[in-house]
Order: sequence, then structure tokens, then C-alpha cells
Amino acid sequence: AEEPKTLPDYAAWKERNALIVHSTNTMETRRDAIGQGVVTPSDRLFVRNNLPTPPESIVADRDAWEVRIEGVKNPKTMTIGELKDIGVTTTASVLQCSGNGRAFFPHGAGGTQWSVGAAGCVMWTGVPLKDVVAALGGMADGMEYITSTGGEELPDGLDPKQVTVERSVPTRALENALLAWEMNDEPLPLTHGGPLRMVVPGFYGVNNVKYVKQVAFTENQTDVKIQASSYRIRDVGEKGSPDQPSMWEMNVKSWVTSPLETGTSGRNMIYGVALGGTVPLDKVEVSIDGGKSWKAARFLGPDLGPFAWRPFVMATDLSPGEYRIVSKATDVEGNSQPEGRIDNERGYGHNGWSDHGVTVAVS
Ligand code: MSS
Repeated sequence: AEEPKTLPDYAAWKERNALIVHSTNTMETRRDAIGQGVVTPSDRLFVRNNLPTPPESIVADRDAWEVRIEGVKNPKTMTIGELKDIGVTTTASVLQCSGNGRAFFPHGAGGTQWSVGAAGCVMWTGVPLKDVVAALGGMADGMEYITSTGGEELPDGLDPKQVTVERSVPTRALENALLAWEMNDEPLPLTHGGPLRMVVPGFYGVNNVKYVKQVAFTENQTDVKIQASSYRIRDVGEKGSPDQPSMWEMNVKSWVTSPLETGTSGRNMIYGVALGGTVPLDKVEVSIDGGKSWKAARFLGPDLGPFAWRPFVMATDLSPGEYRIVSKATDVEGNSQPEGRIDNERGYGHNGWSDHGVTVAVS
């Protein structure tokens, strides 16, 4: 199908030329629009919605938005205004869809055919979730998960269990999680979950629940479909089920952003971005011969912490010819990107360096 010329209304403020529009609910950043900065400009950030976006009216009076906090000693419904009195922090973290890189799976994994652009690095501002928990007397006994519920109105006639966006993450995520009302120094756009969003640094996109209306500490994971059977890693052909790994912490990953197709002989700067998920990065290496030999790249710009991505650059002299340029990131625990992909039914979590490379013709 041909790409629509215009953006859907709820995302009309975005930079059309920076995006590949897959559908009304899915847009990714073009590889050539990722740029060399640490923070992804909001108007270039990808979008992924499982349901129609709520109406603009929910961001009319932001401080009045209510979120129910359950599974603490003193459960309470709180407004954003009240949350703002508890505390505030800013965290840079990568937002990346679980299916980023799905287009590279040869078995035709179902779902949006994301290439590399279902990811961006964002500055989130909000209250640390652990401060909210402390203000409400601490977590209730025996709780193992943080379960966040999205505030979408459900389309008529659909079974809530099938469509509600509700995600559980293990309570180890409490250390860094925040309830965010700002993104990149501006009020959180409705498109990205305004007025309030659960942000779980280092965890895949789906866990960062938008327009969050309830945060519950729970003994078990929610049994809604998006948790129980979707976003589960399993072999090709298998159905999803709760015993399979859920898309929680992101893995170490990188990709080249420039040059992409053609280059001119002589000095070339090879740019890209790398992320470590929840583990800080140690290094990025770049190869111009498809992985036969590697050279260290240099990180660019400030280090905004373990959850941010790091742009990198490597200078190299190229003579006319064709080059397969690939990058490979390694974190401080020694985890490196694998060469290949790990085939799985829905094409999740792809961080193989080979598929993410680019072929550049230099003249
Ligand atoms: N939330 C809500 N509420 N809803 C929906 O749909 N989605 C997910 C997250 N959250 C949702 C939510 C996903 S899936 C993702 S990626 C993300 O989000 C995205 O974001 P943005 O802002 O970009 O749109 Mo995959 O893993």
C-alpha cells in the first residue's frame, strides 16, 4: 500500500518528512532523520498506538488528571497536581518498540514492519514512582509487579481483556520508574501519553503506558491479552502464553544512521546510535567490511545516563567501491550484539548486527 501523504490529526504536529507512516497508529522515524544528537526531537519521535488516541480534552486541564494508586499501604486517587508536590526528577531514556527491527525477519513476522526507527531517546520529567509509594505508606506486602493501565476509552462491543492496554513489570523496575508529565522540556503531548505516562527506563516501549489512569502493585501479572499472550518471545509458529519471556528489559543494540546508500571517496564520518537497555554501554565498534574487521567508534555528546542512547562516530577513508557498514555495541557487563537474529514468532527484540547494517556505494 502507498504511504498516506498526510499525518493523522492526533499527530499532525509531527515533522512529516522525518517519518515513515505505516498506518494511522504507527509511524517510525526515518533512518536518515535520526540525526547526531542525544535527544530525539519530539516531532521526529515514532508513534505506536494499540487503540485510537483519547480526545484532546484529556489534556485540557492537565493538573486535574487523576491516577489511582493501588497495592500500597494507603491506596489513593491522586491528581497530577498532587503528584507534583511529592517530587520531581528528569531521566533520559530510550523509548523503543519491542518490534523495532521486525522488518528484517525473513519469516514475515506479523505486525508493523518497523526497520530501525521505532526508537528514540527522550528526556522525561515527572515524579519518581518510589517517592509516590513512600508517600502512600510503602508497597503492600507480597507484591511482585507494577501494573499500569492506559486511559483509552474502549471501543464499543470489544472485550476489555482483549484490548485494554495494561502492562505488568517486575517490582525491580520501581527503582527507576517515573510518572512523567513532561517530555523534552514540554508538557507531555497527548500523542505520547499526555497528560501522564508511566516511564520504565530501560524497558521496551509497551511497558511505558500512556495516559496512565491506574498504577497497581500486584501479586500477579495482569491477565489481559497484551500481557498474557502478546509481547512474548516464542518460536516461529507458536502461540503466545504467560510462561514465555515477556518484553521487559531491552537488550544492547546499535545501528548506523549515516551514510546510508551512497558516499564520496575520501574522508567519511560514519554515524550511528547505541543503547544498552538497563546496562551502561562500554563501547561501539564499526566495520566497513561486513564484520571481518572492526575499529572502535567514539561516543558523541554528553552521557545522559545508563538509559539514554549514545550517538557515535567513526572517521574512515573510503576509496570507490561498495561497503557493508555494520556496528556492534557492548555493555559494561560484556554483553555484545550477536551477529544473527534470534527468530521468534512476532519478530521481537532484534539486535543482531548483521541485519542492521547498511550497504554504501562510494564513488
Ligand atoms: N500505552 C497506551 N495507553 N496505549 C498504547 O497503545 N502502546 C505501547 C506504549 N504504551 C500503548 C501504550 C507501545 S507497544 C509502544 S512501542 C509505546 O507506547 C509507543 O510510544 P509512543 O509514544 O512512541 O507512541 Mo511497542 O513495544
